[in-house]
Amino acid sequence: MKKHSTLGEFIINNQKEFQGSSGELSRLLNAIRLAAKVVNHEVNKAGLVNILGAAGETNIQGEDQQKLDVYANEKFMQTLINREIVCGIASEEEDDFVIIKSNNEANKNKYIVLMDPLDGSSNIDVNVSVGTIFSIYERITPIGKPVTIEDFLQCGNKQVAAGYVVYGTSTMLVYTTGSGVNGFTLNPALGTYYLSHPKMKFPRKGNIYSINEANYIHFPQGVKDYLKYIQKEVEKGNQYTSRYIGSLVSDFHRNMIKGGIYIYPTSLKNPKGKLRLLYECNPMAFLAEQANGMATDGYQRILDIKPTELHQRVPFFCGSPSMVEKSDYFMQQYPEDADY
Ligand code: AHM
Ligand code: MG
Repeated sequence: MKKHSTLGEFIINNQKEFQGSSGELSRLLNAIRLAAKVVNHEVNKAGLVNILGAAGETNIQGEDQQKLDVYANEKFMQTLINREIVCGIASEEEDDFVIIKSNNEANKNKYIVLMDPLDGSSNIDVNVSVGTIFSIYERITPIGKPVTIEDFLQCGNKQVAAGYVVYGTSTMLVYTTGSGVNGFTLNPALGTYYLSHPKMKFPRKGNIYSINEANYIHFPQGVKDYLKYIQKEVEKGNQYTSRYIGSLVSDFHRNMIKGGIYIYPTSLKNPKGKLRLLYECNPMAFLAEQANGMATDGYQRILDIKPTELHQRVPFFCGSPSMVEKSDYFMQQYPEDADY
């Protein structure tokens, strides 16, 4: 890849590698790239809340200020619908999946998108990074007919592409189409994303662990044992550090660059875990594996779980392979359905 390659160039060059490609996936990725820019613009204004009015309030011009997660959902939905490049969308913000039509008939597109338009939105008010997560599949029901729930409940290992946008100190779009993970940084002055992080890889070993330790008392014994193991390692002089932003995209992004594990286990409070399989765990698991990382629910590979419902939650262990292997080892000392 040439130096200073832009995301637009990269998508087109990638398309050439798929012989006979119709360009549909490239157009879809371009639409996501555009929607992310629009959302980025709005997220950046969140700090002006005292001047422009807080979300949910009416601003000085008498306009209702939308909550940013609702805004992000609308922007992504609108862009994908207007460009007519998918046949269905499911979003963490919507109760049910949406069938996309053209001229009131099911369209002829083959892809569906699942997304979490603004993840970690509780961080917005305090100027901490948030993200958008997306996941793309080919539909399995016949093209030209309305999509059905079957199209959305596919295993993560069937994903065609997945990625995230992190709205951080700089805005980045990171994605995979199944041949590695590449990261692009937005130059806000030009509105262009440049390839800044080619071929991203999790270090095999890491020393960062990201988990909401306040819930310790409610964790399964396997997670408690893993955390105790880390403490003993520190006692022996081995370095570990805890970093938890509470924004999956940002925690994942940092761990991929520096080496680490993100854990959101089951707990008495969240008996099935908190994160959503389809909108959060599957896309992040696909990215992790494409970057030499691992993602499990403590017992099995996330990408092999057969989804049963749209908003299904699962426990999530994701990051540097040596760390995920270790935490899985501790988890698997106890049966999956053990009381704790
Ligand atoms: P959300 O989809 O409601 O934003 O929840 C997902 C977020 C993740 O980004 C983050 O890692 C986690 O929830 C934090 O949860 P907690 O505050 O329980 O630690
Ligand atoms: Mg979320």
